[in-house]
Amino acid sequence: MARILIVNDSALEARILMDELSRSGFQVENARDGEMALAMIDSFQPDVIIADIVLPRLNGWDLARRLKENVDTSDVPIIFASSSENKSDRFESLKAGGSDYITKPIDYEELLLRIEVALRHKISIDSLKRREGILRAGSVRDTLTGLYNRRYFDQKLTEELARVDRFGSMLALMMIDIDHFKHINDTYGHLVGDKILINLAGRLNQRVRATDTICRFGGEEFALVAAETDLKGAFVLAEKIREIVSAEAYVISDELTINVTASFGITECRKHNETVQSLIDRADKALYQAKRNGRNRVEW
Ligand code: GH3
Ligand code: MG
Ligand code: MG
Ligand code: MG
Repeated sequence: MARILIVNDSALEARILMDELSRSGFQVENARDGEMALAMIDSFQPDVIIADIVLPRLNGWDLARRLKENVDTSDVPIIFASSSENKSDRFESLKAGGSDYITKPIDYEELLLRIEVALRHKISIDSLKRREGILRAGSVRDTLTGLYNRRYFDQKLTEELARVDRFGSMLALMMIDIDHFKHINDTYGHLVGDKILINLAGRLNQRVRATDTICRFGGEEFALVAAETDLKGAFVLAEKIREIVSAEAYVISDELTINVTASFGITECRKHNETVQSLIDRADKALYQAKRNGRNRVEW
């Protein structure tokens, strides 16, 4: 499933775009400014970026320039979305490193076509590099939290699933999503949000055993795969983590401490022919259930 990062500071616009694109089968995340996009690149590893030009903190053009400077991110296509029909804005977008430009209000049919073009381009560059052996192994760590990133996690989960298939062992998957994190960002700012992510990641790390793998799955979502663990074991583990996450307030400064909770979706796999996607989908549904049932809880 291709990953798309939407960089847009309008929550409403971003929501509509995310709904539309996830309905088309893409995995979508939202960053609300350029700085946040940079922070999310490592864990989310987008295949295409759709960015506004006017953004708080780091604007779209500066974001593009920063991404082009870095060998790990220079090939990620950037589609600029802007309400400006202005020729100089279009030119500046291309000069900054954008691969495409689309005007708002967005025509989704057109956007999907442009995404396809961008993806084809990305895929051919990747395979060319791989053939020439110059595609770097890439980092397996998320730079903000130090946890494993999504790419590593996908690989690990695939391997663990193959083990279940071969040896008839079992595994449990846990999805963790911070509750009302938008509210924390909106109230205290992104830097405070980032501090909480770092602190929380540290708390998660404390709990994991050598046979567990935990990653930053996306913005404020984390995933844990526990080998040789069934649903019951996963529930006990999730309850422990839930308490560690919420028990003590997060110290931001001398004057500011913030209470944080998270919701958990767990699922187990012990049968053959399960896919990474079917497993993630089940854990995600359980997580959604935990949110619906009031948050700060574990569902399966
Ligand atoms: P819910 O309880 O339903 O999960 O509510 P929520 O507000 O947490 O909603 P949701 O999970 O959809 O939103 C997550 C927000 O997390 C969106 C984004 O602004 C923020 N976020 C994602 N990544 C980062 C990051 O790296 N740093 C900061 N500060 N915020 C991030
Ligand atoms: Mg904007
Ligand atoms: Mg979330
Ligand atoms: Mg959340």
